[in-house]
This record gives sequence, structure tokens and C-alpha cells, in this order.
Amino acid sequence: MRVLLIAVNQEKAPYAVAPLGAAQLLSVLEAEGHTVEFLDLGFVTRLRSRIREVIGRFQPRLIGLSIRNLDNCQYARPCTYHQQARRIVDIIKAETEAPIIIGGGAVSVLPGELAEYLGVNYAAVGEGENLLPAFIRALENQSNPAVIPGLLVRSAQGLCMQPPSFAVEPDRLPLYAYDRIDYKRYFRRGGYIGLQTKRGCAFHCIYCNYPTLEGRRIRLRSPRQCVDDMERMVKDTGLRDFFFTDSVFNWPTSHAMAICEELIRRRLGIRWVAYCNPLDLDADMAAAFKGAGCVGVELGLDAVTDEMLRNMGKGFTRNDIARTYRALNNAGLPFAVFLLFGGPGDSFGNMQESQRLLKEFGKANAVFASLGIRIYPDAPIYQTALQEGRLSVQEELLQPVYYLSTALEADALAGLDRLARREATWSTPADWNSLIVNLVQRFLGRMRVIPNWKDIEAYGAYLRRQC
Ligand code: B12
Ligand code: SF4
Repeated sequence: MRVLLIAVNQEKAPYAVAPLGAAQLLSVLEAEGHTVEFLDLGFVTRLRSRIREVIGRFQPRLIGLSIRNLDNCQYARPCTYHQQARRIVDIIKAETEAPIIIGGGAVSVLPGELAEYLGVNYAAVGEGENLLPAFIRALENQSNPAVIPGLLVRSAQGLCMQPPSFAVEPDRLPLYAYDRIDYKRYFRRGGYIGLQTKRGCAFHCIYCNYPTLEGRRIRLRSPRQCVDDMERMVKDTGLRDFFFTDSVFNWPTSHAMAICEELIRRRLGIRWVAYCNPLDLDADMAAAFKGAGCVGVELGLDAVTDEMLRNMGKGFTRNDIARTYRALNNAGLPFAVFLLFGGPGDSFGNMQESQRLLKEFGKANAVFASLGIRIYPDAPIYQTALQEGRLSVQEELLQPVYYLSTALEADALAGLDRLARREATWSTPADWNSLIVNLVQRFLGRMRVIPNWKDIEAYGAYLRRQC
């Protein structure tokens, strides 16, 4: 079948992120013998004419839209992106009657709401590698698609959906179609080559919707296969900077260590960054990371005190954080810490204590502190918010709703900003949203200074005076 895959651009989204999911589906569909045209709207300015031109020339029988983001998840300055997706759907509908199926991170989070808002009849929840070929078969055979796991069907009778199966085995997947992504352009905007080494996350953070996106069962792509993929992409593109897009790269530990060993053995000269968890990030792992080309670790701590770590369901303690600080500093690995204040039981006193503790643990290159938890229907915090009467079941979550502990409701943002001003490495949404910081980030991206947060201390204080 002739399938047009469109990766919806997020004009105002932070960072330039290549459409990994859509490119993965492209390679799967081509392997099954379909003819696929790929349109990444990431850098397209004249949307209407570009979409019209492609549809006119290619005459697709099916259009798949990959929608990554709902919004920027920032309580301080919320910005929603679904309006852009609607504009694109309207342009498509004016050109063709081919069925439209939507998928991607944003769709998995709120499939019914997005299908209604966009006026499309098919939405995919979770991974698309089995779902999309099955959907095409159903269209070709004129059979009922409503039985396909993970597919939401919208009809005159309402919405009906089968739960997703999360049955994809990463090792069986062909490498995603990196050659159809204009990576050089993404690199000029500070981007990386993305690579996923596994699916699933076994942790239970109270605000997290990742189980809806990838499931809980951890499914690995073998270390050898991952490094084969990297080697191939380096050879073909000449680019060497990677971002491991796993929710937690260093878990399971043995998998992360095996990838490092393979990278060390092959000496590919690769630089990489990954999200990590402090649970098992000790001296041995830090040394392996360093040897394998890691240039930055992004630590998703959210909280620091044991009480708030427990309340947020993080599964590690402040002692684990202290050990990871020591290990990363001793290995000379740059790292950034991500904090998320405002969870159940949080208070200004806890924010101050968190800052004191982190200082005691040592030095991080950057600390990104934000406030307010975006509520998603499948995350445990949704139930807490309902029980506490902060949300009603009818609440429209396409417009972001944030959880904020009662003790932090008044003046919390200003309080966080004041706290951040005490440390040159700390920043808050007030900094990230400033024009000058964004210009500096763009410049660093263009110069390929990665990760762009590693020298924040050097210019952070100066930038603050300008903001
Ligand atoms: C890695 C990551 C990042 C990295 C990306 C690094 C890189 N170079 O790629 C960084 C740190 C830069 C980042 C930034 C942001 N991110 Co992010 N990120 C992720 C993460 C963990 C993985 C994304 C990924 O690559 N997955 C691997 C690919 C293969 O999967 P996929 O794209 O989802 O595609 C699969 C399915 O969705 C489906 N599918 C996709 N398209 C289609 C289309 C059709 C037709 C069908 C049928 C199926 C389908 O099939 C694909 C294959 O199985 C996800 C969470 C998650 N676990 O998914 C969040 C996630 C995508 N991010 C999110 C957000 C919010 C952001 C930011 C806005 C955060 C911020 N304020 O800075 C920015 C936006 C950046 C941008 N320009 O888009 C949200 C988006 C939803 C939402 N809440 O709006 C997610 C889902 C996390 C969450 N909490 O909900 N992110
Ligand atoms: S926040 Fe990260 S570690 Fe926690 S459940 Fe979600 S993906 Fe897993």
C-alpha cells in the first residue's frame, strides 16, 4: 500500500528532536513491501504548500501522523502543541479522503481526546511496529480493525479501544530509517542521533505515563546489535553524537555495562548522553561510561530528601544520590540533575533542604529545577488529584493541569527562583524561557558544544543579570 508518514513539527518545542518513532515505522513498513513516503515537518515553514505537493504527487492510500508532544510540561509557562496538529490534519483533509491514523507519544497519552479534537477515526496507543502493518492489512482485506491491540477506533457509536500488547521484540526490528532524516540539519540545531536500546520501564514514579507508552516489561535490543546500529550510522552519516532515548539507560545495569564494553572494544569515537537513575550508578559504571564515550549524564532525580523520594515513588534514596555524585565526579563525567518540586507533601522547607543536601553531595554541572507535575490520566498522581478534589473526572486534560502540593500553592515559583539564584549551576523555567538563554543555547548547539549544560556555571550568572 502507498503510505504517507508525516512527522508533525512542534514549532515552539524546546530542542531539535528528530522523529525516531516515525522513522522506525518507515523501515518496518518498507520491510513488509509497502511504498512509503516520509515527510518530516521539523524544518518546513510553508506547511500547506509542502503537504499539498507531497499528497498531490504521491497519492497516498493511507496517512500516518506521528505526533510527539502535547505540550511543554511547564507549569510556569505552559505551551500547548495540539493546535499545530489540527492545522496539519485540516490541510490533509482538504487534499485527500485517504484515512488518517495518528500515533506517537502525545497520542498514547490522550488517544480519545486527540482523536476527537483532530477529527480522525484511528489512533494508536503505544508502539506502532505491529499495529500499523495490522491496520494496513485490515484496510486491504476490509476486515474490522477494532480488534487490533492498541488501536482506538472513533465512529458514530463512540470510541472503542483494545489495550496495547507491547509485544514488539526490539532485537527483531530493522534499524530505523536514519537515512531519511536530515540529521545534519538537526545537528546544526544542537540535536543528536537518537537510539533506543530497550523498551519498557519497571519503576513506579507517581507522575509517569511511560508504562502507557512502552509498557512495564523490559525488552532489550542486544548490546551487539545496538553498537552495530551505531557503527553503521557513524559510517553512513559521518556524525558521532548520540542520545540514548531509553527512559533509564543504566537499568538493567548489565545491559548498560555490556553496551559500554562493546563501545570500548570497537573504539568508534562516539560521544553520547543518556538519562540515568542513581540506583546502580556507582564508580564501576561511571568509569565504564567514561571509557565508552559518555560526555554527559542526565540524572532524573525529581527529589532529594528521602521523604519526597518516597512520595514520588522513585525507588532510590538520598544515599544512592550521594554515591552517584561521588562516582560521576571522580570519573570526571559532566552531569545534570533534574528536580521536580510540588509533589504530594512538598514544601518550601523541603526545597531548601534539597538544595543543601545536593551541595553537601558535591558538584553537578547543572541543576534544572521545575515546579508542578503535569497530570496524565494513566499516572498514579491522577487518582491522588481526584481524591484530593484538585481534578474532576470530566476535566479536559488536553489543556495541561498541574499538581501542586498545598503547602506550595502560594508564591511557589518566586520562592524557587529565589532559591535558584543562590547557586550558579541552578536554573528554573524563568531562565529557560528567556530569549537570551535560548540564543546562547542555539549558539552552543551550532558549535556542537555537548551537552549544552556542561558549562552553565561559567555563563549562568552573567545570563541571569541579562534576564
Ligand atoms: C528521549 C526523549 C526526549 C529526549 C529526545 C532526545 C533525542 N535526541 O531523541 C529530549 C530530552 C531531548 C526530550 C525533550 C522533550 N520531550 Co521527551 N521524551 C523522550 C522519551 C523518553 C523517548 C522518545 C523516543 O525517542 N522514543 C522512541 C521512539 C521509537 O518511540 P516513539 O517516538 O514514541 O514512537 C513509537 C510510538 O509512539 C508509535 N508511533 C509514533 N508515531 C506514530 C505514528 C503512527 C501513525 C502510529 C500508528 C504509531 C506511531 O510507534 C513508534 C514505534 O513504536 C519520551 C517518553 C517515552 N518513553 O516515549 C519523552 C516524551 C516524548 N517527551 C515529552 C516531552 C513533553 C518533551 C519536551 C516538551 C520536554 C521539555 N519541556 O523540554 C521536549 C520536547 C522536545 C521536542 N522538540 O520534541 C513527552 C511528550 C508527550 C507530552 N507530554 O507532551 C514524552 C512522551 C514524555 C512524557 N512525559 O510524556 N525528550
Ligand atoms: S519517571 Fe522514568 S524511571 Fe520513573 S517510571 Fe517514568 S520512565 Fe520509569
